[in-house]
Amino acid sequence: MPVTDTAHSLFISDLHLCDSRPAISRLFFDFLQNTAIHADALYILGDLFEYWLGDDTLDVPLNQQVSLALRQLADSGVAVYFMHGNRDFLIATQFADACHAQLLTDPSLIDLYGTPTLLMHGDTLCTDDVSYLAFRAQVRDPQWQNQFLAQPLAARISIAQQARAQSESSKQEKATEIMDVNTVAVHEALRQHDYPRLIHGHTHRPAQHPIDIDDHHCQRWVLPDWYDKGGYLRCDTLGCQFVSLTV
Ligand code: LP5
Ligand code: MN
Repeated sequence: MPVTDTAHSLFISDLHLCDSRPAISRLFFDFLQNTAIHADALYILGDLFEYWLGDDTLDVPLNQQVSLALRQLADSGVAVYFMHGNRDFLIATQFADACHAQLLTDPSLIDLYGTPTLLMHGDTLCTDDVSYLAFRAQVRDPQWQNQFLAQPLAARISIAQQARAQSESSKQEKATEIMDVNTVAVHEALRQHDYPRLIHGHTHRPAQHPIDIDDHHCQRWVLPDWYDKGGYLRCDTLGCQFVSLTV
């Protein structure tokens, strides 16, 4: 660790890694080797992958490269945490073990250098998106997942492609506000966890939102996606700040 660097943790989400955007994968590997290596911990808050069709795809080249790079980071002493997103909710212990990472439940409350901090992917805060939440309930059902994972990979690819196409056409008909967090849901999450700082992704609307609620002053930090460029949130004892990464 450089002598000037104070203890800090990094937060990323919504990288949507896939073969069709190799520059973003390279940016991610560079971030792991040159930036995350200096942190105490790296928290990946969902949608690391464009989609995940089961841990039996670990030997696909991109998946293998990612798990190896995360394992090297973890083995160098950086704690690596992974939370599911709506694209990679099928990641399970085989992937986590290959990365030497720990799976986090959504939500997870952590003590971040003395500040209680609530970590979420963010999709469950979008309570106005009723059709998405119905879809989510279906695909998070263990019985549905077992049936899906029992199918040959070609069948899973085809189902995922259909789901992506339906999701895209369904989003065309949704007002943009519906696909953002619901204020009441955010307040409820903050109340339930005794007014922590909140960090989440999913909406691809990076921002720092101050929230005054029940005589408490909270912060909601929304992580950026990694579509055209990358970015992360860096937090230490003094607070958090966004850092952009260009391709
Ligand atoms: O993903 P994104 O950011 O574009 O949109 C999300 C919500 N959509 C989803 C669906 C995923 O994109 C689908 C791909 C998942 C890959 C996992 C692979 C393994 C599982 C296969 C699953 C069948 O998460 C979108 C939200 C948006 O975020 C903003 O929050 O609005 O929600 C939707 O658009 C869902 C629709 O409203 C309703 C459901 C359509 C999908 C139906 C699936 C049918 C499967 C066909 C089977 C033969
Ligand atoms: Mn998401």
